Amino acid sequence: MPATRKLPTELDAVIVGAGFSGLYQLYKLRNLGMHVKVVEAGSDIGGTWYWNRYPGARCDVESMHYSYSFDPELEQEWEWTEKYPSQPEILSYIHHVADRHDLRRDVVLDTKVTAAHYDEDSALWTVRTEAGEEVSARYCIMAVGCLSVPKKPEVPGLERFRGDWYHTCDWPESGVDFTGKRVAVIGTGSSGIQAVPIIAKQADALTVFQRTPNFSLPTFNGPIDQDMVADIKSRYREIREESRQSGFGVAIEPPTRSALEVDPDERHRNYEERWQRGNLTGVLQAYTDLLADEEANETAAEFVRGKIREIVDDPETAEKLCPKTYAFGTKRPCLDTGYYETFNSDHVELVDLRETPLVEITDSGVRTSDREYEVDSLVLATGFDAMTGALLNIDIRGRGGQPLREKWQDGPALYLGLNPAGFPNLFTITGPGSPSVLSNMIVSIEQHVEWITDLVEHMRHRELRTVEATETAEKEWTDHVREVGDMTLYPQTDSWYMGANVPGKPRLLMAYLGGVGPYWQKCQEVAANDYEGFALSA
Ligand code: N01
Repeated sequence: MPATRKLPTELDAVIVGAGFSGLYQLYKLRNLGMHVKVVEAGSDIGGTWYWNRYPGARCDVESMHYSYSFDPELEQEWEWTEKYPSQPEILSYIHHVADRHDLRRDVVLDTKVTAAHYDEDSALWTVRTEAGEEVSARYCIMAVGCLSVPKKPEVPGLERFRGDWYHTCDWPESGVDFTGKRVAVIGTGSSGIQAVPIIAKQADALTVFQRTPNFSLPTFNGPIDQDMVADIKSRYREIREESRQSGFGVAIEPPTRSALEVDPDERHRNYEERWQRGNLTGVLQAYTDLLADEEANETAAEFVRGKIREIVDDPETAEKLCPKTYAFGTKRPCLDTGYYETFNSDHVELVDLRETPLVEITDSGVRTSDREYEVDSLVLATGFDAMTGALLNIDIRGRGGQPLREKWQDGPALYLGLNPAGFPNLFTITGPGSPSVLSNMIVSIEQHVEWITDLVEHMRHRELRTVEATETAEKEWTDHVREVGDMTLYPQTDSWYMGANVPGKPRLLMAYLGGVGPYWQKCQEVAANDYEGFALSA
């Protein structure tokens, strides 16, 4: 059944966002017999994988682990074709799940939520859309994604640019052909690093504007290994459980030794063997202290720099591509297919914006402090207002009309990353203060959706009307998130994890680093102790 465009005026629950999290939440709440709709700004379902259609877009969690676990038949039937899934393949998977479970009939597309206000008398949320529609519901569930509000470069002139420009996370559905064009890419995070090799194959000339170099590792992507598929499928339940108990949402052999207690040759061999695995966790999880000790981290960082110097022919370009100002892993590392190799082509140029800062976009290109680069097309791979951006874009008001924007002016505060005190019956799937972006997102999404569903069921069973975090529980959890973060090197680096990529944003680590398994255990303990830290009322 096609997605609907009509929003009723009353519901049991409104879910905002039709990506992996919103669709699963819909499935779960509908199974409780609740009247639920998902409201989605986009013209189709898919969330992140609907919007991020830029060339080369691909997940950097391996296909066999980047899928729902709630439908055991589906996980046996679905055939991934590559080691790492491409954006079109993930999107067709999401469509398949939606069709299989008839989810579309409860998704309202092309409808942007602008406000959600809580009414204390009725204990209902009123959710308003851009078109002025209003729906009231007992529960309001934000499934808005952690990386869904695009960030543009903070330089003037984009409106003057006469060529075509695109943001990686809002790419035309029809695709873009850069054949014969002079192209500029601004930004070298995961999106830029994936797009650059593909754009370089089409363009006549490509200029990459880099402000901070990233650590990137090769995917060694290719057709999926069918023996591995058969093995995983034969023990999927066990593997899913291990993922839920793991640190990052994919089970790995945990490191046991410090990088500093190992002989340098042996350490190099270990890094080399892990580099060849073509994944994010191999090198990063080689030793216990890589994310906690600068000296240990430097051994891995220098190993990756060595690889960059080996791959890139021009020593000057190689040095510019080598990250030297922050610890490996503390800014989201990337996985790529041929990124560094791209700079060996004569028609590709790297501009180091630390040497010659970006000044403006002109009508015909990009001007740095040094000169103007004339281009036909401009690609902004400048990232997102992460974690809080999408929530604060909505005018959310809780008890006493308190705006969430006001409550969070010094940074996000929630209990377990799931609910801010003073905002009863409002839940944030993979919200700030949960492992979210520091994990395999689907594992964290499923945990949150299942936990929220259990709580809603519990409340219906007991005929309870409201649930909300206590101020004390919220404060203790928020302090705990910060303390755990402070034991690592993450807070030392300017990254979007820290909100540092958006001028004026409070600087603090927004994701929980305690690990997916321990976090899940904590959530389960809270539930088992009659939702300790939450106030439930009839
Ligand atoms: O965004 P980013 P992204 N002038 O913020 C630069 C996930 N993801 O879209 O580092 C000049 O990482 C900015 O420079 P700097 C993944 O979690 C996953 O690439 O701030 N440059 C940086 O180089 C990822 O981490 C996948 O100094 C400016 C770049 O733009 C997250 O999404 C694929 C600038 C932004 O990089 C975000 O990735 C894609 C300015 N004014 C994304 N402003 C996979 O699964 C920003 N920049 C593989």
